[in-house]
Parts: sequence; C-alpha cells; structure tokens
Amino acid sequence: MEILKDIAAALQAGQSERCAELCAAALKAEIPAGRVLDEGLIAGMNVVGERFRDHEIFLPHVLLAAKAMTAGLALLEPKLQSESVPRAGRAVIGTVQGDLHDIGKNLVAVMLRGAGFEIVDLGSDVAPETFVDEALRHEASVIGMSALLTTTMPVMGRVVRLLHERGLENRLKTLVGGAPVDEDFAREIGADAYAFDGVSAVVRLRKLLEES
Ligand code: B1M
Repeated sequence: MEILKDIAAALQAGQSERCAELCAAALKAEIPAGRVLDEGLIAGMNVVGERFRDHEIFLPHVLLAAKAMTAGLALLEPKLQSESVPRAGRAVIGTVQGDLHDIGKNLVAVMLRGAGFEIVDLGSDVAPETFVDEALRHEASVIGMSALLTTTMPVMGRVVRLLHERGLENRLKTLVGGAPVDEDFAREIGADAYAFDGVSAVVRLRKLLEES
C-alpha cells in the first residue's frame, strides 16, 4: 500500500513530522494500527538497520530515524492498546544495563498493556539489582528484559543468577527478548521464557502468569 511505503520512506529519511502525519492519515483511512506498524514503521527501521550495518549511513541518521519511529508510535499506541481489558497480572520491563535501545522494549510494553497486563517500565540501561528490587517493590510476578546488543545480552544471565542467589527464582519469572536473543540463548541462561516480538510476548507472559 502506497501510504505504508511513504511511512517507511519518511522514517528512513528521519522526517519525524512527516512520519507522524502519514501515520495519522493511515489511521484515518482505517488501516489497522498493526499494519501501519509492521509494513510502515518496522519495515522502514529494518532498512535503516541494514544500511547502518553496511556503513551506508551513520549514527546521527539512525538517531533521526529512531525519533521518527517514536513520533509514529505515539500515534499508534492508543490504537494498539485496547481499552477495558481486565488486568491480567503485573510485570516490570526494561532494557538491560549498557543498552540504550528502547524502541522495541517500548513497543512490547504497549502490546502487553493492550493485552491487559500491568506493566512497570523501568526504562533502559537497567542494572540487574534494579530489575530485582523494582520487581519486588511493585509486587510484580515477571521481569521482562530487552537487549539489542550482543555485548549486553549477558546481563540477562546476571539477572537470572541474582534471582537464584536471592532465592527468588520461583517468585519472579523472567521473559527475555530483543533482536540478538533467541530461544537457545534464553535456555542457556536459564530464563523462563523467550519472546520474538510483542505478540509472542503477550502469549508467553500469559503462560508464565498462569504457571506462577
Ligand atoms: Co543501534 N545497533 N547502536 N542504535 N540500532 C543495532 C541494534 C545494530 C544491530 C545495528 C547494526 O549494526 N545493523 C547494532 C548491534 C550489533 C550487535 O550488537 N551485534 C547496533 C549498534 C552497534 C549500536 C551502537 C553500539 C552504535 C555505536 O555507538 N557505534 C550504539 C549502542 C548504544 C547503546 O545502547 N549503548 C547504538 C545506538 C543506537 C541509537 C541510539 C542511534 C538507536 C536507538 C534509539 C532508541 O532505541 N531510542 C539505534 C537503533 C535505532 C538501532 C537499529 C537500527 C534499530 C533498532 C530498533 O529500534 N528496531 C538496530 C538495527 C536493527 O535492529 N535492525 C541497531 C525496531 C524495533 C521495533 O525492533 O528493537 O528488534 P527491536 O524490537 C523487537 C524485537 O526484538 C522484540 O520485539 C520488538 C518488536 O517486534 N523485542 C522483545 C525487543 N525487546 C523485547 C523484549 C521482550 C520480548 C520481545 O520481552 C521482554
């Protein structure tokens, strides 16, 4: 669809205002928010990621694209969340220490809230102790962790180990995700669940809460 391609192009060009305007127009044309997200914003960001990897563009360009993504997401958020869903359980979520990538984590939080979960967002660059202390303080049942860098993935394992050291592994379950993370890695570090994206995070979190 042309407008979705335009959204992807505006994001790649780092044009926040245009990106937001186009997202608003797409919603007005009754294109489902999930489609605007997948075929517009995420499609555009994937190209940015590839071009950054191939050294065709540099960090300031990626930052502008991230700003455009955030502007578009702000418009989609109310549509992605369905109101009046009964509260299904509480989790804290954050991007692990040393990692500032928060777009995916924010998106997952939106999807989880939309599915009725109470989500406490701890932000990015979250230390292992903070994950555990905040989960206890908020009486959450699950710690959700996001990592986008291969260098920060190991922090997830530190959180799992900390839970064991403090005898909390049965009380606080762990859910991990992010582009470099996969099922095998989750198993290796002893996390309770892995989710590929926001939709699978909803399924996995629901299952974890049923089990706890
Ligand atoms: Co950076 N970056 N970045 N970056 N960045 C990546 C991750 C990279 C793959 C780019 C590349 O080289 N192709 C690369 C990592 C390489 C690696 O580790 N092997 C990289 C690098 C190297 C870096 C820096 C080190 C660059 C530098 O400084 N030289 C630096 C690190 C800073 C730091 O964190 N300490 C850096 C910085 C940045 C910006 C600040 C400019 C910006 C982030 C802005 C922000 O987040 N506020 C940025 C961006 C935007 C990217 C790319 C282009 C896009 C990430 C994104 O937002 N994707 C990224 C390349 C890429 O991934 N294609 C890249 C869209 C988002 C919706 O997807 O985050 O994958 P994603 O989230 C998905 C799933 O992963 C999953 O669901 C989400 C929705 O579908 N998911 C979960 C995520 N968390 C989950 C949690 C769950 C469940 C599912 O449960 C709890």
